[in-house]
Amino acid sequence: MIFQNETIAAISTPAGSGGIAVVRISGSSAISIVDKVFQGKVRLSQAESHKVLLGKIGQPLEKDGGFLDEALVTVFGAPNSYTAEDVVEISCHGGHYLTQRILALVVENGARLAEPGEFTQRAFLNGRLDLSQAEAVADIIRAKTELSLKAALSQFQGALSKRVKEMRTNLIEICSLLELELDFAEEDVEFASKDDVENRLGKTIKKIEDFLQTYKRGKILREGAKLVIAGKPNVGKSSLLNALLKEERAIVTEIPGTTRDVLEEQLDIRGVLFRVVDTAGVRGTKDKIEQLGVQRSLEQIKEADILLFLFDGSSPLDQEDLELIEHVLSLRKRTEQDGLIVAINKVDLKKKLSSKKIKELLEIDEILEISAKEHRGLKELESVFLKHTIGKETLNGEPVVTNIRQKQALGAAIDALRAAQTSLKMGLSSEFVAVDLRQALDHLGEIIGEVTSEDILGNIFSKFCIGK
Ligand SMILES: Nc1nc2c(ncn2[C@@H]2O[C@H](COP(=O)(O)OP(=O)(O)OP(=O)(O)O)[C@@H](O)[C@H]2O)c(=O)[nH]1
Ligand SMILES: [Mg+2]
Repeated sequence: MIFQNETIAAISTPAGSGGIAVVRISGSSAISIVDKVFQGKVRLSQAESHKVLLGKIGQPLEKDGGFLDEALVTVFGAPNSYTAEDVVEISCHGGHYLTQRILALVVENGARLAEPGEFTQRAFLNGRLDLSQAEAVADIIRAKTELSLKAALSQFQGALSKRVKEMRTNLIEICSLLELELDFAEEDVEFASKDDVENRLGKTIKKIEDFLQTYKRGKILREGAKLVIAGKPNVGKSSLLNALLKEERAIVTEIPGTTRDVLEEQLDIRGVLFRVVDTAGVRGTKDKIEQLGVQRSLEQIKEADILLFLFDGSSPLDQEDLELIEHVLSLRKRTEQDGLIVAINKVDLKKKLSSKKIKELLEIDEILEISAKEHRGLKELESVFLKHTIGKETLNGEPVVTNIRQKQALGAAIDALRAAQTSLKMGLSSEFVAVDLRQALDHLGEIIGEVTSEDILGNIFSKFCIGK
């Protein structure tokens, strides 16, 4: 249980040593606590908000006047601070021992250690941010590429909240029409024609469904796409990984069965994060280590967001190729994932492989031709990777669904609205329809935190770092 009337403190900069570190204190006693351990030109209680003060941080001054460091202290008076409470930030030298000592000092003087994400949680509880904005703070911190940062910032600035609020407004309108009708039930007045309500309901469901469609893209923006390079041994998978990364990461030899384990590396392609996985070539083998490697390859094929199926263009299709094609088809069908890309490697050599046959077997229209050795066709390959992740659309500030919590809430809202649709069709009284609508409203409300529980909050903020 978190008590909001307590003053909390944490080191807000990363652990370790650095040029500077920031100790952050928030709560109604923040200023008086730091006042006890800071000696500047003016008392902090008299200091102007949002102005930096130079002074000494040390033991309670009434004791021996000793000090730990020279530091810059800024007061952010409520409500104009990150948490909307009084906040004091101490910028000190960035030593691990020193920052721990300063933190201990403010704790000795009345603050308590902050829980993970507690500053942001307070910002939410005090109405500075709604829940989806608070979630975006964690995403901003974790963002690894330009587009993931852009998506997180747009959510932080409220694009997603705005979309959800629009949907809620639509539902509230329908609800009030129905409820108005209920108020006058005895007079048999119909305020909303059934067709009108049905129509509006249908439109809202469509809107939520369309929004839900952005989840795949949003998830990829947030977490990156898992791109698995698979194929039989020796087709050039590891060579391609190295070519994409522009470094000799994986071992490459002319011996089939070189790669035995799964190898994952991160790659930023035009702002999108790809987790590129090189796998062991799939074939029947008696070698125990290789067998285990092949098993892992098959698992990766199943889990891939994008599967790059690689062939060796310099040799004709053989039994191993055919067996792997079978495998891929059955594994991919079972998980119902799309995102299959097929490429023929080694096009610098004489071509002996029939693209037509592969297209027929895998039921695909396009095959790319590349040479990992000579870095040919890689730009085209990267464009296809992008097409399979974010599509043609550029991010123009439109919100996307980025996490599973939002996705589940939207799904639950759609279910409730479908139930409302059924009740309407069955000619049930408006009362029943309104109940379902209210439920859908609650689910949408969960996304922005208008409806919430300790569980939801605990779950979200415990994933934050301490000090945020
Ligand atoms: N000519 C030519 N040779 C290539 C090309 N790509 C890879 N090779 C060669 O093909 C052989 C196998 O390459 P790898 O990258 O180790 O192949 P792999 O698919 O990772 O093989 P396993 O790990 O055994 O499954 C090596 O001798 C590479 O130099 C290419 O584009 N052109
Ligand atoms: Mg390899």
